[in-house]
Formats: sequence, C-alpha cells, structure tokens
Amino acid sequence: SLGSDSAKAERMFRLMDGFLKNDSISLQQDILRHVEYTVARSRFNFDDFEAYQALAHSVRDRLIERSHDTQLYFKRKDPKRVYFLSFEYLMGRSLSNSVINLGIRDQYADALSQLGFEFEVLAEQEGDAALGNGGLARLSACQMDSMATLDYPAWGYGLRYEYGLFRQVILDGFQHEQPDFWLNFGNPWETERVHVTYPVKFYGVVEEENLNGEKCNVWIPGEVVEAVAYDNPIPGYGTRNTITLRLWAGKPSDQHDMEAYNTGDYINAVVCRQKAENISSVLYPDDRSFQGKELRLKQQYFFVSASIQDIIRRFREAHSNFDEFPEKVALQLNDTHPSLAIAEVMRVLVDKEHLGWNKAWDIACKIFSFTIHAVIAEGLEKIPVDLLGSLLPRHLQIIYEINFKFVEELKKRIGLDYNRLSRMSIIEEGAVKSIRMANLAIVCSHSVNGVSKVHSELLKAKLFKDFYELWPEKFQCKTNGVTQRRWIVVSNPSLCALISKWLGTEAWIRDVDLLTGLRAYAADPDLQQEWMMVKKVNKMRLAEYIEAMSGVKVSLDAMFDVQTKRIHEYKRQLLNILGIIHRYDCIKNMEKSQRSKVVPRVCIIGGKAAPGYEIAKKIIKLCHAVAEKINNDTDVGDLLKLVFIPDYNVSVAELVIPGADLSQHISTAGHEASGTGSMKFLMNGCLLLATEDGSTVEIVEEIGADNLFLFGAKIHEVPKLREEGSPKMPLQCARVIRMVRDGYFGFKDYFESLCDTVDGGKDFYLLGSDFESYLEAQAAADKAFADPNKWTQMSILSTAGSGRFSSDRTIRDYAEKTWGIEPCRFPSDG
Ligand code: GLG
Repeated sequence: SLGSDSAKAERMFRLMDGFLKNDSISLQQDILRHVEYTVARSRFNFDDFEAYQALAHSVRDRLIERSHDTQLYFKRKDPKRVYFLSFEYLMGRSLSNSVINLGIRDQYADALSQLGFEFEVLAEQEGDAALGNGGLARLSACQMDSMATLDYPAWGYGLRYEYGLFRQVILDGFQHEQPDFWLNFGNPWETERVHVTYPVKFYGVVEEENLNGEKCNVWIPGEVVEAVAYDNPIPGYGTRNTITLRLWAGKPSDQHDMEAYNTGDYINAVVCRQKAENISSVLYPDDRSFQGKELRLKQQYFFVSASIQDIIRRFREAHSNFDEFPEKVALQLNDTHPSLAIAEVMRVLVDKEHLGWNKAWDIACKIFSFTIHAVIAEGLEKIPVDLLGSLLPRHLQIIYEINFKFVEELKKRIGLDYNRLSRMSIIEEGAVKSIRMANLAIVCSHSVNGVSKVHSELLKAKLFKDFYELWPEKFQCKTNGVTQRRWIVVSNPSLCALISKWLGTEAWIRDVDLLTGLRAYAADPDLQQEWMMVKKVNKMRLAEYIEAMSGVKVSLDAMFDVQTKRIHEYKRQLLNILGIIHRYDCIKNMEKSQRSKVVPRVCIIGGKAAPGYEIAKKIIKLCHAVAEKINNDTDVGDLLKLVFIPDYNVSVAELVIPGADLSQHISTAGHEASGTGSMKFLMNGCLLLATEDGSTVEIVEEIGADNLFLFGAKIHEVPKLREEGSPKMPLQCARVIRMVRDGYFGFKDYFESLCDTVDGGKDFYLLGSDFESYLEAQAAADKAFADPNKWTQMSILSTAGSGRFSSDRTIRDYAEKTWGIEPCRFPSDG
C-alpha cells in the first residue's frame, strides 16, 4: 500500500500498472509519449531540444512518483522536519544529476541511443537554474542534495525569480549584463501547485481590537499578493527519498482587486495586477552589500510569509497544540535574508493563534537556528525602520517588543553598560535608524553557526563578541561542504569510475570518508598513470571549450591554472593578474636559451562582477587587456596564455573544475568566511594555491601543508600590515603596476583608479605585502608540476583528503547537533 488503505487507491494503482518501469523499451515509449503529447511534436520529427524536453518530462514523472511516496511516508511517520529557508539557490542543471541519483543514467543513455540520440548531447540543451549569486546559493543546492540523500525529512523554501542571475556578456573586454529569462522555454522540472497558494499582506495599519475582553492587534493590510508554490523535486542518491524545494512566485490576489474593478478603472486594475507578479521577478545581483530597497524587503517578507503559512498548515494537519511545535519543526535561517521569519512566527502565534507573548517567544526560541556567511560588519543586513514600518507595520511593533524585552533582560545581566547595550540592540540608532537583522536572528536562535572554523572563531572574537560573551553555548561551527554527487559523479565521470575501480566499490558516493582509501595507492605507478589520463581527457574537454569561446588554442602540456569565482577585491583576482604580468615580463626579459626551462601555463580566470561594482568591472577589463597582449605575442607562444571564461555558472564550473591542474583561492586572510569552490577543485584532484583563510585552514589539516601551495599574511597579521601601509610594496609589484599605469596594456586612464587601490597609499587588500610570497608559491607550483609523478601523487592525496568537505558531513552535523532531526527513509532500496 502507498500509505492509503482504501480499496479505491489500490484499484487506481493497479490501473496505472504500478510504478513506471525503467527498462529500455519502457523508457523509449515514455520519451516518445512526451514528444507527442507534452511537447506536442510529431514523433517523426523532433530536434535535440525537443528530445531534451521529452526526456526531462519522463525523468520528472519518476521524480514525482518518488516524491509522492516520500511525502506520504513522512506524513504517516510524522517526524520532526527541518525547513531550510534560503533566499537563493544555484541549482544549475537537473537532468544528469537526477538520473544519476535515481540510478538510471545508463538505462536512459541506452534508450536514447536506440532512438538515435546521445544522452550527453541532450543534457547540453538544458539551461542553468541560476536563482542565486555565488557560494551561499550553491551551498544551499549542495545541502539540499545531502538532505535528500541522507533521508532527512526536509523541505527547502525559496523564491522563484523569473530573472535569475544576469548573463555576463563580454564586449571589447568589458562586462555587460543581460537578463536571464530562464523560464522562456518552460521549466520541465517544476510543478505549479495551483491550489497551494497563500495571501501575503503588505502596508496598511494595525488596529487594536477587543477579543473576549483581551486586547489584540489586527493588521489591516493595504495590499495583498498571492504566493503560489512551484515544487522542484530533489532526489536522494541510493534512496527512494525525494524531497521538495518549494519556490514561491507572485500572483495577483483576486479578493483585493475586486473593488478596483467595480470602480470602473479596469485598465489600471489590470496593470496593478501585473505589479504583484513583479515581487518575485528579479534576483538582486549583489552578494555582499545589502540594499535597503523596498522591493528587496518585499521579496524577503513575501518568501517568509508564504513559507511560514505553509509550515503551519502542515503542522496543523496532524497537531492542534502549539506546545508540540518545537518537537515537529526546525527552521533554519540561511543568513539574515529570511530572518523576518522570526517576527512573522511571533505575529502568527500571538495575533492569530492567540498564544501569550512569553509562550510564543519560548516556542520561537526553540525552533530557529541561524547560519551566518558574512565576515565583516558592513556585510550585515540593516533595514531602515521607516521602510519596515510602512511595509510591515505590525512586524515593526513586534521587533520593538522583542528588543525591549531583550534589552531589559540584558540590563539585568550586564548592568547599565550603555555602549554595549547599544551595540547589542536590535535597533541601530543613527542617521538612518535601522533594524540589525543579524542581531534579531541571534537573539531568537538557539544556535548560531559559522561556516568554517576560523570564521566561527572570528564571529566569537570580533563580529558578535558581545553576544558570544552573553551566550557562549549558542555559537557553533559547521564547516561548509559540497556534494560529491554533483562535483565528481556528474561532472567528472571518468574520475568517478577510476575511484570506484581502485576502491573496489561505489559506496564512497554515499559514504565519502571512504575516499581516504586512495591514500594507500597515491604512489602506485599504475594509479598515477590512469589518474594522469583522466586529467588529460578533462583538460582536452576544457581546451576545446576555451577555443570555442575565445579562439585561443592552448597546449595540453601546460599547467591549467584556474581562478573562477565572483569578482571581488578581497578575492584578489587582481593579485593573480599582476602575477601573470610579472610572469610575462620575466619571459620577455629572459635569454632565449633559458625559456626551455619555463613551465608553460594556461591561466584561466572567470566570474561575474556585481553590475554596480566599478573596481570589479575594471579587473575584468584588465584581464582582457593583458590577455590580448600576451596571447598575441609570438615571442611567448605556448609558455603563457591567459583566458577569461565568460558567464561562469554551475554548468561551466562542471567543465572547468575537472580540467584544472592548479586553482587559486587567494583572498586576503580573514575575508573569506569559508570558500566552497576550493572544495570542488580539491575533490577533483586539483592542487590548491591559497592563503590561510576560511576553509583552507581545515583543508591543510586534512591533506597536510606539503600537498598544496600556501602563501601570504595570516589572519592575525593583517591588521598590523594594514597600519604599516605601502612601504611594504616590493619592487616587483611596483614594476608591474607601473606597466599598467604607463599604458602597456592600453586603457591607461581607465585603469588608473584600479592601480590606486594597490599603490595609492592604502593597499587595503594587501596585494603589495603578499606579492613576494605569492610569487614564491607560484614558483613552488612550477617546480612541482615539472615532476609529473610527484604532482600526481599530490593530486591523488588531494582527492583522498576531500571527504571532510562533503555537504553530507555538514548536513549530518546540523541534523544531529542543531535541528534534532532523524533520517526517515522510505522502506525500499532506492
Ligand atoms: C558567502 C561567503 C563564502 C562562503 C559562502 C557559503 O562569502 O566565503 O563560502 O557564503 O557559506 N556570500 C557568500 O557566498
């Protein structure tokens, strides 16, 4: 039985002929049926894209079956569930990941070849779901995969942006942003739940009413928008469990528009309806500076309100007493973006469920946990009080009340230390009075997590020192991780096969600690030989892509040196480019006879700059200007190439990461909370060149300092170096900056302000003081690369040591230590 005992359900199941079948003929029939009836193309005439759509629909059918089973099972067992609230998800493509997790990739490949199609070619037809900016958003996607695989009763909630992260187009070396209307050709993976909708209120006033002799607050909104659910199935690997990522989209609310129609202003009423849909239309493309913009706040509340209504509805299906709420519900706040959920839960419990304040607060404090991804105070969200008051008047009252009670309590604990009280207050007084969202989240959450060891320590010692001293037990560390399913199995099938062959099992795909078993063979010449072959094949794939994108032909014998991530001053792509200029300068000034000793390099840089981030955009232009010079210099030839990969996203990463020999994670120490790109490179046997920042510190613990190239100032040295300033600028660095300033790469005036950031007296990100040690690390990498066996051994040891950086470990940690949930596995073998 499928959870229902009724004879009717059994009969229907029989009529459906049981579950969908996965043999080759059934799969072919399914695909053709979808060509004909879903895509509505003739089965005699359809192209690759239409074949992809039909294929995707047939996979979706299987996902839906599993997700129904999973939900019915959860319903029957009624376990405590975790609700993961994240404003951003970078899911990338779904096809390969889905069929691999379902365990039917080969069957599909076979069925397709019988129909005259190639699986890989169709997979390339899929566009990326890019509903996020960078690390935080991809982390959410990896964590969803782990929650499904580890059978946790989890839901993801987010927003269904119609325009995801902008497409980066490079014209004449400059970044241009183009809208990513990713839903243009439909999205076969999602299901619109037309009956799962909730009204979300905005504006208006709060009135006091008398309810059975008790005062209560009633919010009379000025605008109501309907949130409609779109469900995206997330299949686990090696399990039948398939969980759901539920994304909300805006839809005009019928109830509220009636009046407008009746007054005869039909056209205006229709235009207003359209405005409602705008709420979820576009993702903010900046991943560090928060924006006190009304639309952004509207998005946050829209997402939070719909999710909380949905969570409460589900709870109410099986429970009537809110005392049980914390036993059944854990709410995870992914950064501060969803922290209005705290005020919303309070509003619902107090105003609608009529619980007393203290009881409601007690419940809220038991359900919320919070993970912070920022490092510096400037990165923390603040919402102007005026804005909040006009958009969400009741929530402002509630936040004031929470703060009042908190500050009263605090005074009892720490006395009248007004400086400290004002630092810890949820309300920031100042030119613009605002709400400190992080403080709100910390006050209410029972657990506050950093994303790497050093980051968690920094939170305690600096950013939230006052709170740490008050509540040391709240502060914890959950080092980030990435999923080996996406980052090895999907994106690097040859490495996947090689690992399984040498470990004699595929079990590492679920139990990633088994990768340590590779250590025993790291020096084995046979494994090394095969390992090098795999790398070569992946480099070939990447080289073809580079040539297609940029016209630059690169040599496979060269070291592929990659830095791909968002463009930020603190991530120091500029240091990389200055290093490349230095290398170029050295080659140019070398005796011809010496050149044979140079280790050839292909330097690859990729990443997007936030549209309003001028300096980051100049870094992109400089990269192109330098590339233009170097790549056309016949004197240098294959010894050095520089390429910029445009529009870096998840699917491009899947191609780039497996083909990298070396990758750079060179943020100024103390600026990268964790960094997760490094973990993906590490898993793929790519050597790291890195500063001791974020999760790199833990990577060193795992693989040993001998197996990567470390350089640069350490976290505790940074403040002092900053004070010392530019006297630390070494000659070599001054020289390359001078080349840029003198117009050696053109665009002299344009690059001036960029050069100023280094030699203008401040050098805030310490490019100057780290320059020499950066060059030394680069020289060490060259030397190691010249010895292929040594290099390959280091590469194998990198993969072997990457197990700790799986999101499976992170999620298990959260589940056990923070959320208090247990696996709830549908009884089948997957
Ligand atoms: C942040 C940080 C990264 C971190 C990521 C995930 O800047 O260092 O790895 O979250 O925790 N904005 C981000 O991407």
